[in-house]
Amino acid sequence: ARPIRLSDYRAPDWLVDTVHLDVALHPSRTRIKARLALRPNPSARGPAPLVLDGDELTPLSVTIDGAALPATEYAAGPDGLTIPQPPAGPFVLEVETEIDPSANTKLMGLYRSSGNYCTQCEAEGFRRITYFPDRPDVMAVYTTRIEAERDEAPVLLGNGNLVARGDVPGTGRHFAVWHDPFPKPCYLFALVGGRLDVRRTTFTTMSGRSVELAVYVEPGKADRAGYALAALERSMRWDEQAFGREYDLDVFNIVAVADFNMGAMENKGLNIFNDKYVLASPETATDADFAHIEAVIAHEYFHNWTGNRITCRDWFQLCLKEGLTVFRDQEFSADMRSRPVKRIADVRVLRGHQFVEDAGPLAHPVRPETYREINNFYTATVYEKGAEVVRMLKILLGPETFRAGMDLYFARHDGRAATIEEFVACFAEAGGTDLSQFMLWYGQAGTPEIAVTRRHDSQGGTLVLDIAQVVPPTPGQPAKSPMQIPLVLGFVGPDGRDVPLTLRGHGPLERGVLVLTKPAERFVFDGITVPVVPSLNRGFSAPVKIKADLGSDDLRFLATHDSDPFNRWQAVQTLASEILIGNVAAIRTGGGVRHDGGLVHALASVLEDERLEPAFVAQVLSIPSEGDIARDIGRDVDPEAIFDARHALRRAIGNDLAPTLRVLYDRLRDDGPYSPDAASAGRRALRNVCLDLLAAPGHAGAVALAAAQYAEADNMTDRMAALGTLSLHDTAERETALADFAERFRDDPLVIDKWFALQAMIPDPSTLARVERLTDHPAFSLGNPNRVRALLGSFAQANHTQFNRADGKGYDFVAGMVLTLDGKNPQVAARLMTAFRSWRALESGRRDKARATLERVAANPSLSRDLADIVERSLG
Ligand code: BAL
Ligand code: ZN
Repeated sequence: ARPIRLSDYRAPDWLVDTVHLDVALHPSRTRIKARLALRPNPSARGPAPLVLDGDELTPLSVTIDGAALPATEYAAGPDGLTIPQPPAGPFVLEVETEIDPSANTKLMGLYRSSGNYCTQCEAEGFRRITYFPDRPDVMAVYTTRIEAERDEAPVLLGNGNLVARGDVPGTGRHFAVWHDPFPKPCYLFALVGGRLDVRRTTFTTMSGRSVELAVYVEPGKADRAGYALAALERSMRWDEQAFGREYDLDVFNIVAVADFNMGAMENKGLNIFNDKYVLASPETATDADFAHIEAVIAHEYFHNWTGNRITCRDWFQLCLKEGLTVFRDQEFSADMRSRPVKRIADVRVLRGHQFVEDAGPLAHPVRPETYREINNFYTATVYEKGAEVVRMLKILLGPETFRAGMDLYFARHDGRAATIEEFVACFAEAGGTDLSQFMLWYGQAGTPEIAVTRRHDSQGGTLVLDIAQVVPPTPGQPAKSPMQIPLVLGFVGPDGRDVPLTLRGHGPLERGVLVLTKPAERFVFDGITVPVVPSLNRGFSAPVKIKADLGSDDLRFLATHDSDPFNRWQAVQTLASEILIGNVAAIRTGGGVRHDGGLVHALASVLEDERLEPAFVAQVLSIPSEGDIARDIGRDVDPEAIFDARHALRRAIGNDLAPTLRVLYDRLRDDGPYSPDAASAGRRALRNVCLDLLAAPGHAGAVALAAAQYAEADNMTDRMAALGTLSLHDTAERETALADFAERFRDDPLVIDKWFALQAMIPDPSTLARVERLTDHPAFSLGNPNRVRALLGSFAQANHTQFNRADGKGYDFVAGMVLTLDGKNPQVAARLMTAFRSWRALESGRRDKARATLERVAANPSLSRDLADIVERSLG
């Protein structure tokens, strides 16, 4: 397919003021009558043909201003409708199409999930419902009449407010009419029809308006919808308080469906969710599930202002809504839970996904300049790095100016489709500052690498920091310019307290923000008369990699004393990472692993510090993952050696700290009823990390402890954690517990996903055969994206040794499944294929095998555009 380029953007020739849709639902022959009020765009370059997008549509009739259009005056097929010579002025186009929702396995457009009708239109699904200028800068007011068999679909939902409903006499059918007064792009269109149970409440907005909130779920599941509904109320209140944003319709509906490509979708007034991010009960959902539900509910709700009221001019601006909305949901979760723990968790995700993406062939800027398939750009870079960029604006400008910039953005662009330039201009204006260098964060791919060296002259009282930055080359961007990087900084004195920062030529450093702008810079700090340890990039103020001349003693000091909790955690991670990387090298050359008492000492000091919150301690005790180590090594990666080094370290920690871990495990036992609140979840997290480390050396007693916890657990968090620990030990207890879990939850697909995922991640050569077997399990289906992600996604993305088997069979298995899936659901197939994105960083044997697999896939003549794009860029 031809690449689409940002530089080719042209305003639409035709605008649509209103859309009236009449949708007659039928399992295989759904009819859609669309009435579009069109007018020439005043800013267009003169008379233009009308070109409407379509995808797998069957056209039935076309009229203009009420008169049938002769077949000679238009061309309509599955992929589009063109009227070469439309009327010169405004006119009404009516088109009838027919589609087959039951045959729609791509889950884009209108499809069926568990027999219910639902839609997904972002990015380009609306064209699978009717012909339309399917681009986000065409914003229209929609009225939708939905009609269906009353028995088949007693619930009929659309965007906006309900304006009419009733029976179609004598037919067994009924209808509902929904009107959305807010102009929107077609990707925000949605409808639902089906048998659904509901949980409701009423929310009063800050100006006193009453809004009916509802969460619709499959029959029998309403008792699991309460947490999502409460999270929605918290989100609505928070957006009023934190950003002054009030909800605007009379209703806000959420519908949970079992078959969904994404996590959820922010359709105006009618969010449609993957049920994984709605359904929760103590017995079926872990603490992490509860936290994800809260975050995704908030994310979709926050889109009402950042995405819907103000949308994107074109898909290159995707980060305008996604990066900003991720930032907003991260801030919300930080306020609802523990801010430092949330930051650590977010940075783990960023490094685990975005840094990896940025270092491989799929690297792209936060705002890409070209794409062939936009579905492949819903990435960690657009979302997570996009959020980091917004966070940096806040750090550079300070909270008050940032808020002023946001207020300006809302005021200036409400009801419009905007660009990144327009967004950033609001902050430049609010702060009276030039952000042109900052714009490079949107245009330059790659993770900046910062090198810091220090020189302290205690007699003169100066500390000199020499800081250099490099942005590595990425596909299509061989040379980079220096970035504007806000590095939050502290100097920790011998007593653990921060020493004031006075930058020569500048004065006191406001909020500790040191702004880098050049390839190499020297910063001189005065008044530093005592030895200090620099604490760099506090709170992970910039999404960069830092190499500083901090020794093990410095890191241990920071691990115990830094007032910035993020860097306290980071110091332990850096210490562990250095040991692990050294041990990986030793293992590869046949040497023995080094055991470092200093790290264990640092861990012990954190474990024994009772002022620290348990969730934070749990994060500190979670040493770098195999993926983290591979990323830090960066080239010639041997996953087996990484696994062995990490396993040895976990064993050593488990042995050395066993008494302390056991005391904590016993002390943190919670005998009260389960509550998903952050403090309780933190205690469970720490207790379960203790269990896992106690069992790491493989002592039978600790494995038995895990088996007992599994059997006695009254909540999914503790049960799943115990099963996770057991899964790492090839024992009879493991298979007994796995069999019990399958039986206990056999009627609950979302819970069985946990069982699929856990088995797919077992780091054992027998796992490939196990996963192959599980693809034949009655609960598995390639038709359901959650099943695919649980079993195949977990194997390909999270089982480093077994996906990267030296014999290449892990690659061949995944590629085979991807090719089968591509015929059904290209979007999910392409996403699964991104598991190959780090293939060039592997050692040569695995690299050759991965390349051969990629080439075999690429040679397939019938790849979807989605999959072809990923494979070709991966090889590029
Ligand atoms: N807009 C797609 C799903 C999400 O990011 O909210
Ligand atoms: Zn989003």
